[in-house]
Amino acid sequence: MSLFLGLDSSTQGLKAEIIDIDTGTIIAGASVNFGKDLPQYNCPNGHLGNSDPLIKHADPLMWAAALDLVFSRLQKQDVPLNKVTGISGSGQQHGSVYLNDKFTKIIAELDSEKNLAEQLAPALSRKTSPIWMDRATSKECRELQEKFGERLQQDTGSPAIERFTGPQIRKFMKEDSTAYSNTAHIHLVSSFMASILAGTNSPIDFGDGAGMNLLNLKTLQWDKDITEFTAPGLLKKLPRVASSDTVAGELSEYYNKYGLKSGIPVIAWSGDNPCSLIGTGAAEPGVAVISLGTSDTFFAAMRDFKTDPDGYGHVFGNPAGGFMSLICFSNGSLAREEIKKDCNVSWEYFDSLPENKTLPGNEGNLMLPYFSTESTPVVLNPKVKYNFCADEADSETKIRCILESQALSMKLHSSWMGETFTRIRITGGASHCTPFLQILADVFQAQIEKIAITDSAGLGAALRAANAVAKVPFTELFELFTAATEIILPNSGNTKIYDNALKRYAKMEK
Ligand code: XUL
Repeated sequence: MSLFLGLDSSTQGLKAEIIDIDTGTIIAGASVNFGKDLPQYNCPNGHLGNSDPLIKHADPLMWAAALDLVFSRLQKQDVPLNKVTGISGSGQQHGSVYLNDKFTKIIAELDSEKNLAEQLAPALSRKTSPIWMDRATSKECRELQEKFGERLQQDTGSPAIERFTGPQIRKFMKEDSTAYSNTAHIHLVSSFMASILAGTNSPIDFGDGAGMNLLNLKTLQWDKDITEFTAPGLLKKLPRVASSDTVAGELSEYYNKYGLKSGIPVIAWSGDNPCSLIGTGAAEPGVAVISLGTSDTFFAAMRDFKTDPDGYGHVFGNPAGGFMSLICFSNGSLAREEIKKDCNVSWEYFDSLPENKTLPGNEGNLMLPYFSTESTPVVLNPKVKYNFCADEADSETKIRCILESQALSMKLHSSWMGETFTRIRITGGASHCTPFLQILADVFQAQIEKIAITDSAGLGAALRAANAVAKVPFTELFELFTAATEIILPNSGNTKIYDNALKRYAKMEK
């Protein structure tokens, strides 16, 4: 038995996956939902309420409390936690945690009689953490863009992006300079979680570090000029940057109380998308991944470093080496849910979308599904727009409309990657929506491959731990854990219908 633990600290909760690489199985798992299990933190959807809809912050102590809770849940299942030989994790990207100079001592001396949240509370120099859903930094993005122009995207992989950490830090520095100067460390969600496990400040890995507008992807170092302009003195507050297989430290004695063995290696955590690239077995170029979650993401390992001329796509580090491209569509599951609510149907009905009631192409009906602010393309004043009279349309037309429009948007905005993907792996909550998978297969004319696990970020984290600690090559781990369970073939008869729909969608979006 060779056990590795992968943790996935996502927007809505924390999940744990324990894998056995001798048998190629996931032997146990546990999860915590922030809204349901930790209501005292007032983040029912993963963030605090705010009168400004552009502001989305969370309580970082909730993420720490979830760690205690997920371990106690694993312990109750009688899992041989003492046999786990390495841990890594995945964090929602871009979110940042602000800590004072007490942090290092506190995590080095965690007291197992107390819980994590109460011990970490005095270490926060900022009570809340902006997360990836925050869009309140347009001004700071403009300032960064004016100062660095094209170079920002050429060197950091993305133009200034509202949710990215650099603009968020700049806004904090401007609005609360005292709290900023009392900040000794700024961690990402990923490196914060790794630090509290390892009892020492963890590095930020290339995968997640690339989502900050601060990391120079040509040198793989923090960009001195960009960090200094973003916020004076920032370089000193950032942890070091390192490759994704770096040992962040040894598991703190604090976790012995859950039956884990202190001293085992904690591998640097990465972002959820880089981890999902691994957890879906798509670390090599040529295969794309669509992750259908709160936000939908489209990503793939990159053959060559390339940036999106439209500025919507991003370049992150591929934990297996090299880079990955990613496009994030904020109106993912929540937009599908809005249509489901509007149609007053169950998820079972939504997910079955009777074929005989609507046809591919949906008689030309399309929509711009911006129920909330959107990142691809940037929409800060969300408005849903139909090219037909939606009030008079039946449920099936509206359901097909959102699914086809979302698939067309993915096709449109992934063209800069310059790859004709013939295989697309699918993951995330909505991957059981079979009609959506057929639409994606037809729009991309690619085979859609379902995999057994929906928590690909957690599995990816566990596989990264196994690769870094036991030195098992990813190719071997993929054979064991990420084989396709179902393949949906494209219908070539629908190529023309969707090529035309794509042209119409592009025009409508413009
Ligand atoms: C990616 C992004 C989201 C978050 C949360 O750029 O913002 O995918 O990582 O999942």
